[in-house]
Amino acid sequence: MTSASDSRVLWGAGTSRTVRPRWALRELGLDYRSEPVVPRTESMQSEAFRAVSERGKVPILEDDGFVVGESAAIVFYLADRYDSQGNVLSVPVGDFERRSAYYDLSFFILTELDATSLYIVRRHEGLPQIYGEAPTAVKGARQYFSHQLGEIERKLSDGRPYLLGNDFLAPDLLLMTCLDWANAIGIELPEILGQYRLRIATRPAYGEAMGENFAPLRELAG
Ligand SMILES: N[C@@H](CCC(=O)N[C@@H](CS)C(=O)NCC(=O)O)C(=O)O
Repeated sequence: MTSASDSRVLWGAGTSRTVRPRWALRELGLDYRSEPVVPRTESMQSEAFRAVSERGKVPILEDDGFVVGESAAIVFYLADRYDSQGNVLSVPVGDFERRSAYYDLSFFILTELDATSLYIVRRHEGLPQIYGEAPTAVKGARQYFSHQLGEIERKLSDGRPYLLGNDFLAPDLLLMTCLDWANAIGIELPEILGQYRLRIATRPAYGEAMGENFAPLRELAG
């Protein structure tokens, strides 16, 4: 779905967070131009990127003349704007009960699974040269992640295919990126989540987004 379009540009590649908006764009069938800025490479220092991202963080999206950062905020923005009927990734704003569950699970995933678990492991196990070694924090974060997954297991234990029922929605997209991330760092996932991953991995938009997202890393590895 990548095009020469200048009105919608996605900056960032090579991480679990940069998969999220790329995958959402593809689920929604939206054209975009990909700028594969990879963390901790020269591409992050380019003037063009710094002009868009004062934070110096990826992913970041330019759309329709403005800029949105934070991977999940980009997913929510795209879902709200381009799926206002709630057919693809979103839940209609007026459906308060489902919408509250949508946010509840999304923020649970972003805070309990991503920020306070996986990212701790990433910083202190994956990047100790920048953030320092902290083996106790890493061990605790790994255990905390597995414990918090219990909440997700409980949700899926009634046999529903996706977090909110029969439809794949933005919280599923966010969860899948965390499960892939956990799997990549050797965290064992419960059976029910292994099946959930296999189900979601068949989505064409997922395969395309993953391919595009991680291609720059393969090129760098060379
Ligand atoms: N919570 C943010 C995290 C953004 C973030 O930390 N991105 C990393 C890559 S995953 C980054 O840009 N790192 C470069 C740096 O911090 O210098 C999100 O989900 O978008």
